[in-house]
Amino acid sequence: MAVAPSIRLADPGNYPLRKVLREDGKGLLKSAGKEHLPSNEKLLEIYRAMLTTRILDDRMLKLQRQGRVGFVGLATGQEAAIHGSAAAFGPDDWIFSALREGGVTIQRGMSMNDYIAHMFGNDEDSAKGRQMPNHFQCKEVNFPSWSSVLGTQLPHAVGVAMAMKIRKQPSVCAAYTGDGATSSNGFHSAMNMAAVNKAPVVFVIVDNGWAISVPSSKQTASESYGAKAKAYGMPGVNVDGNDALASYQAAAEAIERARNGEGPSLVALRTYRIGGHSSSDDPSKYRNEHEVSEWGKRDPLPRLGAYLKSMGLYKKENIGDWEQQITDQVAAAVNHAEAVGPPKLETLVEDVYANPPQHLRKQVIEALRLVAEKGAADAVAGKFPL
Ligand SMILES: Cc1ncc(C[n+]2csc(CCOP(=O)(O)OP(=O)(O)O)c2C)c(N)n1
Ligand SMILES: [Mg+2]
Repeated sequence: MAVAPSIRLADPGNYPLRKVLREDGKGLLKSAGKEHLPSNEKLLEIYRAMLTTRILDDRMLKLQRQGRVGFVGLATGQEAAIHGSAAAFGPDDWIFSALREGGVTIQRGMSMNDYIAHMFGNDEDSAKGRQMPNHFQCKEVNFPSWSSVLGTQLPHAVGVAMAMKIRKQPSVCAAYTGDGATSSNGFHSAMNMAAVNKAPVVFVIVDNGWAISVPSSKQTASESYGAKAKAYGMPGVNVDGNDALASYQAAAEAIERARNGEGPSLVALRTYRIGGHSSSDDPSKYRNEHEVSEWGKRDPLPRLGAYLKSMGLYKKENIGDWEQQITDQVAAAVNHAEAVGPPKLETLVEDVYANPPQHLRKQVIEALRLVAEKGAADAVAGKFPL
């Protein structure tokens, strides 16, 4: 395969790229480690989560182009890195995500309706329409909201991990970040603080080759992203992020260390952002289409599908009509979300004060009164068109 210019070849030195699955997916590599591989049940979970994200992203981008949702950040091409690694965390672990790990909420049990409600920012959105779309949160599955300010989720993850340690709870935190956000202050403070305190955190860098228009190769002078771990005094590994099994395995090893009280690790998953940075971006302005088509040939979804087939798992009773099922689920949730109104006006003053102060209460009452008057004014205008 031609080397994509955005991705520098890592010096194999101490941090070679780890792979488990053959490029054609039809079996495991002879060199693959045998420990910490996903069970058949996990493999199916990962495949379904990857497929769900692929279908959701496609539909959300269409809705954005139709002006029905405001913003989308796609995970297309990165599904194995995201869902393979996330599958290794348990239900009591915490997931601190960046922009593209939102599908993990569904993988961990959030409903499709809740996912779509957030994309619309409607009255059923758990963020009450206060976040940009694609900034998911779900308390029930330990998935806190993300801030667009790059890297800020990383110290948050370390803080929660230290709390878990102090409370003697066995939970581990996943701290996801893009390659670009490794240049943030948050990355440095989180890595340092976690290592010094042996916090139970797994840092997962999803290196998708780009930080908007900055190629991964210009983001750092480190020999690779996995190598960054050495400076902080923790183990690091570079992994083929289009290989769902290797992504799972590396995360599972790091989780085991963290749960055993051995502290944090860094897992760097090398993958590729097939789409634009977001629905507001035109990547043809800054990158070579050849690179995109080369990485397109390494699509992680058919690669894992081929492995499931080789294992006899790709059967009607397992996978059958998943694609149609998920597509229908998304369509039903979109219809539902569009029928739900915007968040209620009074939510403007909720969740900051237990009892909103008098001036805020006054403002909301005034706003409600104005809206009511506007309704009356619209009714009059409708009756007597100009
Ligand atoms: C502190 C900060 N600086 C800059 C930005 C603008 N910004 C938004 S996304 C982005 C690139 C992020 O790249 P990466 O971390 O690789 O994640 P990816 O989008 O590739 O998943 C930048 C620079 C920001 N949101 N926050
Ligand atoms: Mg990136």
